[in-house]
Amino acid sequence: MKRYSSVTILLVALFASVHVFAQSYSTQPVPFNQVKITDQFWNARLKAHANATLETCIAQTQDSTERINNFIKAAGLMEGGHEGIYFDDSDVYKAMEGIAYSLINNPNPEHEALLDRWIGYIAKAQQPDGYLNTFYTLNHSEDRWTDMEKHEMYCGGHMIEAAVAHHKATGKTTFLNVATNFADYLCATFGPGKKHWVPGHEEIELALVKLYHETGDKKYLDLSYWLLEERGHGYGKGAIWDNKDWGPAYCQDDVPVSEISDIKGHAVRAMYLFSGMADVAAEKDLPDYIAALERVWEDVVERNMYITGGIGSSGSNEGFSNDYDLPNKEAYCETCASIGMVLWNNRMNLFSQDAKYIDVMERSMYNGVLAGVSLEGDLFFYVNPLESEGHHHRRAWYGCACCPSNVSRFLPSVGSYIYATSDEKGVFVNLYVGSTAEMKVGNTKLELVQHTNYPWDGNIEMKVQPEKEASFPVNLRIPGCCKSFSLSVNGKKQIQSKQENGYVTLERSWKTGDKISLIFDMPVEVVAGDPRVAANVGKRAIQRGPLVYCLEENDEANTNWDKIQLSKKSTFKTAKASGKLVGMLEIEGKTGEANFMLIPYFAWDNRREGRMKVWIDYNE
Ligand code: FUB
Ligand code: ZN
Repeated sequence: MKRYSSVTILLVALFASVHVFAQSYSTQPVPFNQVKITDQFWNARLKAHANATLETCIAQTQDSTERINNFIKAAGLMEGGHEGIYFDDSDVYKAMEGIAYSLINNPNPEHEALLDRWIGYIAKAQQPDGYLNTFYTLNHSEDRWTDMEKHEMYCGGHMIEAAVAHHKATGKTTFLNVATNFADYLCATFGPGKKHWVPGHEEIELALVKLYHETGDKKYLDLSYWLLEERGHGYGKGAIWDNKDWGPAYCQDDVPVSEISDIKGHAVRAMYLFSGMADVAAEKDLPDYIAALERVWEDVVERNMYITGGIGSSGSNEGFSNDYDLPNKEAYCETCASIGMVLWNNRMNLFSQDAKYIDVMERSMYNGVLAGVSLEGDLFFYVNPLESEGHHHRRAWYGCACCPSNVSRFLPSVGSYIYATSDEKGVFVNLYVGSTAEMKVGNTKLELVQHTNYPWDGNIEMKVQPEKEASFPVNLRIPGCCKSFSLSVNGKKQIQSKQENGYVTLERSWKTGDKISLIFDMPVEVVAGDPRVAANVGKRAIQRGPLVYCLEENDEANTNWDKIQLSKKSTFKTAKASGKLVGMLEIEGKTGEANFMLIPYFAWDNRREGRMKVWIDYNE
C-alpha cells in the first residue's frame, strides 16, 4: 500500500497550496476554517450539531447499525457478511467528513481518535488493488463493477471527500492515502481505451476534483471529466437502465451532459452532477457545460422548485416530475436535494458573480436544509412536505440514512458560503451571518467583521480591517426579496454606488476600522404562487427575508385552524417567540376577527404534534 514519506507530505502540502490559486472559478470562496461564526442564529445550529448531530451519527453508524462493523469485517477483524443497504458505507464517510470539519473549528481529541480508529478499519478493508466497498468485498466480490447502479463510485466519492476533509483538519495523510489508492485504481481501470462507466449515482465527479485540488494530481480531474463525458452515449447498464419506469434519464444519462436543458430524474443525483460539471468546467474552460447548467438552472428554479428551495416533488423517483407539479402534502423534497441545491448554486455564483444564485442558495439553506434537522440537532427529516396532517415527524435515523449524514457534514461547512474573493473583483459578501473572517485580495490581507441579527432583522454592520490601507471593491449582495435598503460608510450615506447582478459595489481605499452599515427593509410578504401550480391556486404563503413561514395547528393561537384565511385586509406583525422557539421571530397575523400565528418553516415539528401548512387559503 502506498504511503507518503515525510518529504512527499511537504510536496503535497506545497502543491495543494499553490494549486488553490490556480483554480479557475472567477471568485474563490473563503473557506470555513477562515470564518468564525459569531451570530445567534447559526451558532445555535452549530451548537446543536456539535452536541447532538455528530453524536447521533456516531452512535448510529457504530453502535446501533452494522455500518462500522461492515468495515471491521471487510478488514478481516470480525467474521460475517455485509449487513444493511449496499451504499451504507457512504453514511460512515459523510459522518466522518462532518466530524473532520467540526474538528477545524472545535478541536476534540476524542473525535480525532475515533476518526483514527475508523480510518484504521477502512484502510484495512481496502483491497490490495485499491478497491474499497464493503458490500462487494464481503458478499459479492466477483460482481464488482457489473451494475452501474450499485453506488461503488458514489461511496468512493464520499470516501474521497471525507479523506480530503480529514487531511485539511488534521494534516494527517492516513485517510488521504486510502483515497489516492482508490482513485489511482479508478484511473487504472476506467478512462479512454479502458472500461466504460456511467456512475448510477453521481458524486465521484466533484470528489475527484476535490482530490485534484488537494494533491495537485491532474489525472483525477481528467478522470472526472471523462466520467462526465461518458453520459448520454448508451454506455449505462444495470438496474436503473433495466427499470422501465426509470431508464437513463433517472440518473441523467439520457443525453450528453453539454446538451442538458430539461431537469429530469432523481434530484440528488442531478444536483451532484451539476456541481461536478461546474467544478470541471471551472478548471477546463468548458463553455458548453456552463451554457447547459444555465439552461437547466432556469428549468429547476422557474418551474420545479418549491418556495422553500426544496426540489424533487415526486417520491416514486425521489426526483422531478412534470413542470409545475408541486404538490404540498405529497412533496418529497429530500433534505439531501436541498443540500445539493446549496452546493450547485454556490458554484454557479462563483462562475458568474450573479447574486440570483445566492438568492436560491439562501432559500434552500434557510428553509429546505434547516427543516431537515430538529432544533436540538438529534432528529432528521428525509422528506420535507409543505403541508402535513400531523403525522410526519423527524426521526433519529433511517434505514437509508443519506439525509442525517449529509446534514452532519453540511452544517459545519456553512462558513464557506458567506464570503468569496477575487483579486480583481474584490470581496463578495454573499450571506449575512455574524462572523469574523480572514481573507486576501491581491496582496492585501484583511479581516472582515460582520455583526447582524439576520435573518430576524435586516441590520448589518461590517468592519473592514485591511492590514494596510488598500483599494479594492467590496460587493454586498442585496437579497432578491429586499425592496429597499440604505447603505452608509463611516456614517456617510452611499447613494451613487454601482449596482449590478444583485450586488452593490463599494469601491474605495479601505483602512482599518472603516465601517459599513447596511439596512435592509424586511417586511412580511404575502406571496402568490405561479398560477400554473395547481396546488397553490387560491392560496398565499408568508415570507420574511429569506425565511418562509408556516402555520402549526398546535400553536395556541391557531385553535381556529379551519377558519384561518388570508385576504387583502390581513395585517401582520412580528413577535418574539418563546419556549422551544425562543430567539426566533414569529409572525402574528390578523384577518378580520381571526388571529393566527406563523413560525419559521424550518422550525416546524419541534413542539407538539399537529397539522402544518405553508400555503394558506386566500380570499380576496
Ligand atoms: O442512493 C443514495 C441516496 O439514497 C440518494 O441520494 C437518496 O435519494 C437516497 O435514495
Ligand atoms: Zn438524503
